[in-house]
Amino acid sequence: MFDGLKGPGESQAKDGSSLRVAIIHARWNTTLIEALLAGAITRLKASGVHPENIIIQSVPGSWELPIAVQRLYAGSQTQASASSSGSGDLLGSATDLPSLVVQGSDQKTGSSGDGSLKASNTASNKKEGPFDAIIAIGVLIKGETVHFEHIAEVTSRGLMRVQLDFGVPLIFGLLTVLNEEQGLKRAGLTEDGHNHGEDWGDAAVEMALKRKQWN
Ligand code: DLZ
Repeated sequence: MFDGLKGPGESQAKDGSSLRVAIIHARWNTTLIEALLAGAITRLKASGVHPENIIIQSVPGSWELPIAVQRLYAGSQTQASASSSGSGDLLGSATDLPSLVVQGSDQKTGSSGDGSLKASNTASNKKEGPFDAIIAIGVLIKGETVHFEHIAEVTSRGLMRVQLDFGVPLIFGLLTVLNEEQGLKRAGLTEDGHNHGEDWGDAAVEMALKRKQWN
């Protein structure tokens, strides 16, 4: 079990069945990203979020996360006001990790065979409209230059800015680690590790429900 001293303590994520959650992940350091993404999805589903209401998009690197989150959320608002019945693939691109989307799903959502994420509108649980929470996932591993510091700093600021501008819970899934070993541990890929993606999934549900309550 995760050490509550350093972690978020007991999950307050309750019934996520009414929620629509987006996950946007960078593709750099893919092994770690895959594990973190899987951890987040597992916890969302464990809280009752329906697989068809988990929308996943990817971007090249962490630097691209703020603009992607901003456009994806804005697009979901527009979609709500237009009451569109289009596909849930708001950025029009496919995730590189489509297998994670279909895992354990009812097959009404996920890869349509050509790698695109076309959610079926016939699924009874499928929601439209603004996302209730967004999880941004990236892994920055320090190299030999100050590149890492620049990206970590502005990406973090950018994500916070989008969160406050839109007033939507934006879960900070940006790992900034000094080496690969630290990353493996935080992705739960070592014996003594813990998958932080799981905490991000729980945080998304908790914050989405609290935001509805606080509105
Ligand atoms: C260029 C770069 C480097 C060196 N390292 C990482 C990294 O560790 N993690 C990550 O997510 N992205 C990295 N990138 C890519 C940048 O985030 C960005 O995608 C490119 O500079 C293009 O804008």
